[in-house]
Amino acid sequence: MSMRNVSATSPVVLVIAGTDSSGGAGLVRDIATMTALNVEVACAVTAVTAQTDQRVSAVLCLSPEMVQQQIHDAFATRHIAAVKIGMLGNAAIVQAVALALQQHDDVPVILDPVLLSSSGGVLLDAAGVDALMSQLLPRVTLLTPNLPELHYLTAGYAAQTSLEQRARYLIKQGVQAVLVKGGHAEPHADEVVDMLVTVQTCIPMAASRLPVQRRGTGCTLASAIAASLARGSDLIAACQQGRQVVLAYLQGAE
Ligand code: PXL
Repeated sequence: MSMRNVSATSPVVLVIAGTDSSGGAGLVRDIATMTALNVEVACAVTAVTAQTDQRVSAVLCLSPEMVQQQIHDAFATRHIAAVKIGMLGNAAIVQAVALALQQHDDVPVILDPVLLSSSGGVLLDAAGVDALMSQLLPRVTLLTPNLPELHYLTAGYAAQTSLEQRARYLIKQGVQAVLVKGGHAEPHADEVVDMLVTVQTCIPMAASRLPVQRRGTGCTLASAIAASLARGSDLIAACQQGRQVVLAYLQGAE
């Protein structure tokens, strides 16, 4: 019997990320989110981490050549509709990813700037942050920093500089849009306000604050946005859909 080679009808997202042995964040969370949204996943692993909810015990970054080859082979095998980037680990990997993506400049790229683990461990070193700012940001469609990450990436600014101004500084570095996640602001406020900043607009997106915390919300949000973009949603709709997915994820922890 001859076998027909049937290609998948679901869009494919390439996830470039590290693993988290706790299962709460990283690649496992990305795959779980996208699978639930009926999107196929191709992956390029950047680093392996051993973690509990309390600590990062060990980090092993893969070689930049290995990361680059995985990206190259994913594009060679599948039609990649969007790219989602999480943990990168070090500057050499950031540079390898930037180079590998150069040949695919028509695909939207969502970058969650993973700097620290929820338990406090460093997941991108200082040289890696510099490389991210100078080499990767110009290739990014949407950056999704939380407030500590936004402040870290715009550390040259005075403390009283507004969130919108900080996001606009990152847009000047070449990223097309920034979704500032408000979850770390005022834990006792009733609302969480995220803010989508593009060259033309600044759109606040508010939701009631739920009395829960859960590991992996950042990965879930960026993955869900990437899935929506892969399905053809525009940026505003994709951010709103992503926020709904995070809401359901947090409700699952209540
Ligand atoms: O949530 C960000 C994140 C991404 N990737 C890995 C992580 C974490 C947070 O702990 O461990 C591998």
